[in-house]
Amino acid sequence: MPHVLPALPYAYDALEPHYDKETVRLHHDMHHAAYVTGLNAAEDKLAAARKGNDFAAVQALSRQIAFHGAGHQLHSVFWTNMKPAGGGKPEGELAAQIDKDFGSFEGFLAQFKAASAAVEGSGWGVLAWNANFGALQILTAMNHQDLAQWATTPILVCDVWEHAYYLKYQNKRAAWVEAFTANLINWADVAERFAAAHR
Ligand code: MN3
Repeated sequence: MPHVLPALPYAYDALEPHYDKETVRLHHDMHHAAYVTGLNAAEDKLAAARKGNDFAAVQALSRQIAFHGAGHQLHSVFWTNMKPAGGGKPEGELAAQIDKDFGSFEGFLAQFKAASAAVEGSGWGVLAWNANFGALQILTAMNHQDLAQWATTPILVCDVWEHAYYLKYQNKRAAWVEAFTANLINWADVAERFAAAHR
């Protein structure tokens, strides 16, 4: 079955003024859509290669699937991680796990913002549940997949590709990260993803 671009869970302008309508539209309808298209195309080529028992392109296709597949998955988390008038703090089990793994919510937040702002080039700040370690980790991704680890489930992701923020925030990536964490995070969604990942 081909992968499908998920619908946005809100209107294009729902996250104003912190996330502008035009960026949300371009980011979802063009950028995210391109990863879905790229993933489907690479999977089709790999299926044809299997059928023909011709794996000359398997290295390039594996790379494309990692790139487009990770891009599609991270964007799918990203949209639901935001809501109008978001921000604040997590509660319940997620809050307790953050305290356990990072010492405090403030400590977590400071590291998450610093890690996201410091990504070299295009990438992501990622809060992930590591099932092997039984712990939350703050990771970063260059592009969508480099620096990833095994057995991790991203539950909160901040897109720091320039396409995610440049129209409104220009070169001020840290200002975008601040707006994302202070005004946009949907902590109920992050908590649901945490519960599903560590169940
Ligand atoms: Mn993006």
